[in-house]
Amino acid sequence: MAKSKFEYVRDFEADDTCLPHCWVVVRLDGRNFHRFAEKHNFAKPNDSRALQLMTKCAQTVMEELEDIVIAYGQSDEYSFVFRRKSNWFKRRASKFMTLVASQFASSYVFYWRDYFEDQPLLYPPGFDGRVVLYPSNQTLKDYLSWRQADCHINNLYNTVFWALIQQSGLTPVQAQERLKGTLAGDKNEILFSQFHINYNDEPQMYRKGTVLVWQKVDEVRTQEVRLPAEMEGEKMTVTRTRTRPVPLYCDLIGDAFWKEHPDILTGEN
Ligand code: DGT
Ligand code: MG
Ligand code: MG
Ligand code: MG
Ligand code: MG
Repeated sequence: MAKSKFEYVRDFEADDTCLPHCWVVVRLDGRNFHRFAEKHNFAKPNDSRALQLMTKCAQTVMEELEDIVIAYGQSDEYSFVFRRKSNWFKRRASKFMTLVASQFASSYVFYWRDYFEDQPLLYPPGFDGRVVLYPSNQTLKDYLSWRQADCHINNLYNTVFWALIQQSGLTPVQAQERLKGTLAGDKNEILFSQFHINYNDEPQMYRKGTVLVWQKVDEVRTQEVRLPAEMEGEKMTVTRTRTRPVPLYCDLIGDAFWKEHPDILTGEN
């Protein structure tokens, strides 16, 4: 077919093909969620509605897009891992990143009311995205461990910080001063001796973040019966086995998780 004389401008498009065989990770992060959380009255330090909405959006991303084998979320961020051999959109980084970000952001608005019944959405949220390639299973595991360690460090800090403010009446500046230079052990000790909180009893979702993996689940639904004729109009329950992204609140840093879910890394899924 004849090409127009304008066709040459296509050559200006940059090649952003992700290196073959690498794990492709897209990480999204809420834009200015410090303000967003304030404006929408998020509970401090953790708002379970907000975290569950994030996970609903991540599940939607996994269902709607191709080739995502695992996702991990905490705070206002979610990471999505595409299988090594994925050839979705010829591995173009911009396609991966923009499709994940837009699907996630529209889901956040679409599902908002299911999680925040009494809190109107006051303005449209945004999410930044980045693509990072990991060349080996070890680097991918270390990436996910890094995000989970970040979740742990921030959550421990925030749990003590807000206990000092909410339960001991300190100002944010005083709480910050009190925690300056403290190690994890010190923070656990403050929580236990001052607030009778055993950090390990805090909800797993807050301490570990959320891991999404594909699992078979039985879905039960009622269905109109068509046949035989004498039963017409009656309802019956039908159970179907479906593969869905299921949330787990577990450790990713040790080997146990990877031994329990070997197919994530083998690329056979
Ligand atoms: P950014 O990402 O550079 O545009 O700016 P931020 O403000 O989103 O900063 P970031 O992503 O480093 O930190 C996440 C913010 O979101 C942090 O200020 C606390 C807030 N946030 C996330 N989850 C919760 C929550 O469950 N409850 C409350 N109160 N705040 C939360
Ligand atoms: Mg940031
Ligand atoms: Mg953010
Ligand atoms: Mg963040
Ligand atoms: Mg198009």
